[in-house]
Amino acid sequence: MSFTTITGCRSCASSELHTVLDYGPMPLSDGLMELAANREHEPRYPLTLVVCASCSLLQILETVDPVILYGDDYPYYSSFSDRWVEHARENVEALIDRYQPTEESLVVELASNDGYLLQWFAKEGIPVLGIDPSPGPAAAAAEKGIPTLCDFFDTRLARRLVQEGNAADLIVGNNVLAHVPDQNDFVAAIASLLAPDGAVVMEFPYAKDLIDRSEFDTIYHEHHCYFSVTAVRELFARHGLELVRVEHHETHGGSLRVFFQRGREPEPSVEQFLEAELAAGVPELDYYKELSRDADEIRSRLVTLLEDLQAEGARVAGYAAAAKGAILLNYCGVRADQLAYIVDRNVHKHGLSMPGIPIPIVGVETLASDPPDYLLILAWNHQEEIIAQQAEYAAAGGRFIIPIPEPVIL
Ligand code: DWN
Repeated sequence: MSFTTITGCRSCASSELHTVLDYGPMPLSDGLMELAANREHEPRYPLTLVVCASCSLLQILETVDPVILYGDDYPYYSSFSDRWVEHARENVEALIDRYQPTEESLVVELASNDGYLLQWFAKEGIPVLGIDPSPGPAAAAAEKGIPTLCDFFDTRLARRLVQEGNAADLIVGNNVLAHVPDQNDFVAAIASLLAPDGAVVMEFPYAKDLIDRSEFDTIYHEHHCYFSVTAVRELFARHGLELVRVEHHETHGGSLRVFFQRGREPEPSVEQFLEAELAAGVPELDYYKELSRDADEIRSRLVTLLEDLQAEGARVAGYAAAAKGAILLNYCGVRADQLAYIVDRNVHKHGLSMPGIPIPIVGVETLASDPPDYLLILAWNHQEEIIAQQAEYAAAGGRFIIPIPEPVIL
């Protein structure tokens, strides 16, 4: 079976899983198709967002085989976002300042993609090791001179690395924790790979921002879990890793950067976030109910907007063949005749089509050669960077549509 369905929470195993939003059958968000492909057999899988009443972990019921999700054609390369690479550089600068790694240290990144982050440690002469299951990005990292294991990280691999003398002084994981179906095995693997006085720093989209900002399109089969401080603290504590610091960052629609160590007192930020979540009702089921209402409201307004623009004879195109864009377009039932094409800087996506809808993905230069009247920014989390790049398009009268947290025309 290419997918399974959990019956217990991915963190605490409770069976108290309550439905937040049922997306119905959805294509894989990074499952780009050949444009001419017969879509009759394009795989779709149920996508059901639930929350655990016991530990507040937001998660999906479905587990699609990771080999299907992260195969040879996995198209996501971190370095196509200049801002994200800069964010990684700033992250590394802060981590070097905080933990003072040396040439004797070892920094391991889980889901190291194309070396977008480890390159900044390597430049300082700090030994690094990347681990990423996707052949394309892993090869790109190796080309940068970043030692990379193309493999899934789990207790099996952690044990092998420790036996080979590779205990990690610092383990970094950005946008990987959400991707892991077996949370306890993954965190147990982190604990076993980590040197006794080592540190773990993880970054992921923040579940509270997801709910508060109606970011329902960031739910897809790659992302099994969506973390609050309440949920992630319990998960790591179960494996002897104490949450000692929390930072909020505006990346990917609002993210947390969380720090874990053994036997250290938590900084005040931990209690501050826990209190804010308690005050907002994050541990309560009612808190999650608004997402379904918001998703339906956004769908209704986006469909109406696209239909009105089409009726006026305006041409609309999309910007960014992003994973979130695939979910937004498919959930809203956007048709291929409503978007002329989708542009993207990632050349690996050119000539392909969006998952679920035969809309061609082309180079960004198309905006100059065949300008649309409106540009729907599907990677709305990068809107500042994208709009800044498209100053000429705007100067020529082009308009932008931002779909989340509500469809607006700029
Ligand atoms: O967790 C994940 C998040 C972090 O990134 C991955 N599993 C998948 C991916 O999600 P996404 O595809 O929604 O990521 P982004 O970064 O929101 O969108 C990236 C897409 O946007 C890429 O295809 C590149 C494109 N892009 C562009 O064409 N021009 C991005 C920028 C910043 C640009 O200027």
